Amino acid sequence: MSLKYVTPAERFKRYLPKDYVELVDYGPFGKSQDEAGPGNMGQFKELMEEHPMCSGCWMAYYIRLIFASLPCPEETVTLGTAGCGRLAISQAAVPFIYGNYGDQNAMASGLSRAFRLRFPDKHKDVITIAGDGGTMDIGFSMTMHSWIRGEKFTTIMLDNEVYGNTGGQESGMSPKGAVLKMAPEGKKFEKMPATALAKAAGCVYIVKMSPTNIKKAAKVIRRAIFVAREVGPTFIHAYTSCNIEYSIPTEEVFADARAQEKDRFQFEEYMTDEAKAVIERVEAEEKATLRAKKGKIAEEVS
Ligand SMILES: Cc1ncc(C[n+]2csc(CCOP(=O)(O)OP(=O)(O)O)c2C)c(N)n1
Ligand code: SF4
Ligand SMILES: [Mg+2]
Repeated sequence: MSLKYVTPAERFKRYLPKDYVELVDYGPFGKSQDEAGPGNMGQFKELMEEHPMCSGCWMAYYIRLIFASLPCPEETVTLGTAGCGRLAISQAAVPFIYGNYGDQNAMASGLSRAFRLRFPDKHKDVITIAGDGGTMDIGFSMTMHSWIRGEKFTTIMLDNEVYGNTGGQESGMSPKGAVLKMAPEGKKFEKMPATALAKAAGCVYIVKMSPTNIKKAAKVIRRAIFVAREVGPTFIHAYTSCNIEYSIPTEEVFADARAQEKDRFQFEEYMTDEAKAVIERVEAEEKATLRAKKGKIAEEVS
């Protein structure tokens, strides 16, 4: 998909669904983050606005944030697998590939390689977004092999510490002792060290976080995508609670996410020197563009 591809001919516009036209006119395609990004959500047509996930689901909020943070949505493809997250990811106005359970990183490896061959002078961003079961349990070997092979795309794990979509089985990412509907005796072993595994397997940019701060969460999503374009595999391990399976009242979901920032999801950010160089360059370029834009507006006003 490209920007040209989504833009309808002017005379054809009135025959198209309103939602589609609004997305073209007021959506984030071709716009910068200061025009249509997490800082001004609610003031532009978002890529993912409707979804069938539970009321107050923190995972749904984070998925919305991922889509608002994309550096170039018109050149992005997401891949996912069975699990709650795909219910929302598949509603976004970004191409989504849904494969067999857990094979998202294997498909993404092939897709990102194919994009580099087919579009050598373009950045096509490939992002896998899947649950803890899909990423670290059933899809574990494919996740690890994509990292070990140095595949250049971003992996985002939506860690609700349970198999939410199938009613509450424990996952490798559930904390030790967790009592869940289908693990009534409590989990007997530790939560898997996902970020340590990512580092050992060669990820060049890794973040663990509970995404309570919108700007910080958006910044790391963008960093992960920029670094994956040029350097290698990047990984974001985000806490996205399941208020149903962990019985968190909807009004306490945010407080729970805050509490996790001090517990299992204390902020961690790791980057190689090469990744750091990319981040510094891209963020300096972004700042310069914004400064120039503000200067131009000030000139026009005066
Ligand atoms: C091959 C295969 N095995 C099992 C399932 C059933 N299944 C659907 S979702 C899921 C687990 C989802 O857990 P997770 O990846 O953590 O996502 P969540 O729903 O918690 O977001 C399972 C086992 C399936 N769809 N396909
Ligand atoms: S079951 Fe849990 S993770 Fe799934 S939609 Fe509901 S609250 Fe969200
Ligand atoms: Mg899960």
